[in-house]
Order: sequence, then structure tokens, then C-alpha cells
Amino acid sequence: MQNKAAMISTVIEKPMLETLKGRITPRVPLWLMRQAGRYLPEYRALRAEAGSFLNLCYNPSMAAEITLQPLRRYDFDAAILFSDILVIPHALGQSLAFVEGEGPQLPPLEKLSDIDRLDIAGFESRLAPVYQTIDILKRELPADKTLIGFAGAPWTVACYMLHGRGGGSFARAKEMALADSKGFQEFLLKLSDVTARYLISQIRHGADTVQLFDSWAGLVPDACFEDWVIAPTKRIIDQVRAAAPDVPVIGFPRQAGAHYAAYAAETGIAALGLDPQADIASMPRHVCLQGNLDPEKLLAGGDTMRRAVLDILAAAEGRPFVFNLGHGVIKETPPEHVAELVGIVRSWQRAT
Ligand code: 1CP
Repeated sequence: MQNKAAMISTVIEKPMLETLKGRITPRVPLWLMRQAGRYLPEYRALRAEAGSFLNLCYNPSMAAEITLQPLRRYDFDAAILFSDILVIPHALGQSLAFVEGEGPQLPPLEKLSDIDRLDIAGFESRLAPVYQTIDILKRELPADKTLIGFAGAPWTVACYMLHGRGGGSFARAKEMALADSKGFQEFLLKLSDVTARYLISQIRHGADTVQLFDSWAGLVPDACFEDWVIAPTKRIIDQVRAAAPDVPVIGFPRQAGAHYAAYAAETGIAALGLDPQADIASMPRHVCLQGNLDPEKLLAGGDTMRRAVLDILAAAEGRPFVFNLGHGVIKETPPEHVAELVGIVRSWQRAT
């Protein structure tokens, strides 16, 4: 009996995980950034019940439920842990509030060296609810689904820690970084080490892969890209690989433009997340690709979306590719458009 059980378990495959590892599977794996969230009425209902966004993130049964909500509606290949990139500064002791309609707000650090005053020792225990969420998901997710853990990349998290709020410019973070490049490098390396620890813990609890969101990579001056984006990402990946050599890491340096190739060549990522501006045909061939569909096309739906989806599938044919958006689902997106998108990807046939 034991042998039979072992045989069966080897047959079960996770198409998304296989693809990240460089295989071309018959099924093009599909998930969407922000697939759980405000466009879903069942998310909005739980969010209202929880009272605050952070309560949701730190409540394992609610966070697991939200993670699973999109998979109950759609034939996705992966679930992404429901949490936020800002739990790292929060777990380091920086206070954080998500203000309705305004996004996250943190009291910005006064100086770069303030990172040494943060509570690195207490950080893992504050994140325990996130690991408990993963424990629940590991039990509840079907065996063919891939569980994605994640963290913000150091530059993007530093933007919020130093500027204090979102909204796109992060002028204060950039000013502080440029004024003291050595101090900022140390800041990023410290953040890299806690981020690596966080991702390794997610993997130990059962994440099959992890994604690093560098949402604000496009704000980095060209001359600083190597130091602010590539070096910290490589440092994280080296540590994750040493602890978990088989776990592929997805890197998403949004709006990295001409730097995509160096990022893929130097960081050690297994898969490269593409924003809508990235051109699939000119991307490096040694990594898996993911993403690229403009979230506005999903918002629009209909023929506009169909044409964009088919163009992407054709451009990525013949290489390991995970279908996804080039950024998160826009909150006004009708849930039926997501169903339509899944239908198009599922009915598409590979060239033989
Ligand atoms: O209900 C609400 O009001 C909260 C909205 C919300 C949600 C649903 C926030 C606040 N975060 C999230 C979840 C979230 N955030 C996930 C969950 C998993 C999924 O994808 O389904 C993930 C992976 C993130 C990651 C995240 N948070 C990023 C990186 C990806 C990206 O969108 O660029 C960033 C930059 C954040 C910060 C953040 N958290 C929330 C908001 C509104 C923002 C952006 C603020 C800004 O514009 O600067």
C-alpha cells in the first residue's frame, strides 16, 4: 500500500512550479497579482468584518480564507499568501496604518542609521501569524496548486520606511539614499538579511516559491540600479538558495526597462516578472518569464483583452511562461472579466 501511495504522489504535478523550474508544461500556468482583493465582493465582506486591513493580515484563518477565495471562483494554478509587503517594517517595530482611500502610512525614519534601532530580535515572533496562515494553506490547498510566498524587495520597502507613505514619488527616500550612498547601501543590506530570513521561514512552512516585489524599481536612477536593486536582490537569493536550493524565486523589478537583462543575469532569479511595457521577445532566455498583460486590458475586457492575451501567449510560446498581469488587478475590475480571461488562457492551444 505504501508503494502505491508513493507512486500516486509522484504523479501529482504542480504545473506552475514545474514551469518556474524551466519546463514547458502542456498547461500554461496562470495566476494574477492581487487576485485576492478589493475587486471581489467576498473580500470586501471579510475586510469589513475584520475592521482593518492589518487585522486581516495577522488573522491566520481570515488571511487563509482570503487567499483561497479567488481559487474557489477561478481555475488558477497558484494561491498567493494574503499579506502585504509592509509587514516587514511593521514587524521591525515601525508603526503602520492603512488609511481608507489613502493607502499605507508609516512615521518615516528620521535617519538611515535608525534601522539599527528597530527590533530585529522580535521580528520573527511578530510574523508568526503569517507562518500560521501558510500552515493552514498547506493543509487546504489542492496538491496541483502552487503556494506563493512573497516579500517586498529592499528598495521598495525602503521607499515606504523612509518616505512614510505611498503614492508614487518617494522623493524623501531617494534624497536620503543619494545624500549618503554608503549608509544607504548598509541600510539595504540589513533589510536584505531580514527579508531573506522571512522568505526562508515562509518556505519552511510550505511556500513552494517566493516572489520579490520591487514595485518601485523604475524610480531608481540608472547609475544606482546595480546597488539599490541588483545587489540586495542577489544577497537575498543567495541566502534563500543556500537554505532551500530547489525553491525557485520570482523577481519582479517593475518598470526596470533596460535593466531587465542585467537583473536576470546577475541576481540568480528563476523567473522574471514583466510589467506591461516589457517586450517578451527581447527578454533573456535562461529564465522563466511571468506577466506582461496590462491590468487596464483586464479592466476593459472583451475583444481588447482577448487580442492582448493572445498576443502575449503567442510571443511567449516555446518558452517557460507563467500567465499573469504586468501589475495588480485594478479594484474596479468586474469579476466576470477575470472569468473571461481564464477561459481564453485555458482554451488556447500550444503550437505543435
Ligand atoms: O482592503 C484594502 O483597503 C487593502 C488593499 C490591499 C490589499 C488587498 C493592500 C494595501 N495590500 C493588499 C494585499 C497585497 N499587497 C498582496 C496580497 C496578495 C495578492 O496579490 O492577492 C500583495 C502581494 C501585496 C503586495 C504589495 N503591497 C505591493 C507590491 C505589489 C504592487 O502592488 O506593486 C505594494 C507596493 C504594497 C503596498 C500597498 N499595500 C496596500 C496598498 C494600497 C499598497 C500600495 C500603496 C502605494 O500606492 O504606494
